[in-house]
Amino acid sequence: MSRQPLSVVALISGSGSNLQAIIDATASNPSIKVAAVISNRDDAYGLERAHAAGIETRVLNHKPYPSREAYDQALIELIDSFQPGLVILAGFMRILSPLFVQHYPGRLLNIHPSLLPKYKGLHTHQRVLEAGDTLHGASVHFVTEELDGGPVILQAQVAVETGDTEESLAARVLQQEHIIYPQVVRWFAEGRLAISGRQLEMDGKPLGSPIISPSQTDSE
Ligand code: NHR
Ligand code: GAR
Repeated sequence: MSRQPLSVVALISGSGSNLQAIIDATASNPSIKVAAVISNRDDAYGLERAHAAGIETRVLNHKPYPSREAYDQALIELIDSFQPGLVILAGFMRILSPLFVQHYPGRLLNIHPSLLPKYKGLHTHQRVLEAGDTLHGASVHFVTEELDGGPVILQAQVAVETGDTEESLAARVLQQEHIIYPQVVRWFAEGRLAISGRQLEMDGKPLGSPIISPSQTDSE
């Protein structure tokens, strides 16, 4: 196919292992190009991953800005200088104002470490353990003004095991994140995924509920 590659800008705050999974996916997929990685923290390890992959990096520290909106406006200008077709949050730890979200209608994705709508917000693994849940997971969703409340596209489930700690659980959830986030970015790049209002469409058909990823482990 002769479609131009989808240009992606990734926002990170930390390790960037989801970013790495997407970079790795682009190696075998000419339909996706990561144009830039932007972090609000200058010590985010994901910046080194981007650098190693030959991707442009920028740091935009939120601290000097007088308000969330002022920061978000500067972030919009920086992102738009790369003219992306898709913006992805990959462990980005700043809540985005309506001003920001409305600037990227239908082209802003997030990965969240829970089976949304359960456990919106932070410290999801700890909350799952405290609640005694036996099933946990991760969700890829379009970002809307409601924090972690946008339409969910794809989820992966992870069984909680006896003796799990926040760390052990987070590690297994992260493995699944690395499968489902690149998958959704591929679908978007191939033009298979769309959203109008809150209605998701996959291959031109309305998607009533999230797709559940078949669980894949190293031993399978
Ligand atoms: N913004 C909007 N409008 N909607 C969403 O769905 C968003 C969003 C921004 C980030 C990621 C999200 C997650 O997957 C995300 C989704 C940060 C916080 C948070 O409380 C909560 C959820 C998410 C990201 N951040 C604090 C803040 O005041 C800062 C915490 C810190 O720096 O450690 O921004 O979980
Ligand atoms: C991931 O588990 C992601 O789902 C989560 O942070 C981790 C980032 O890992 N995101 C949030 O909690 C957003 N508030 P990574 O930097 O290695 O991709």
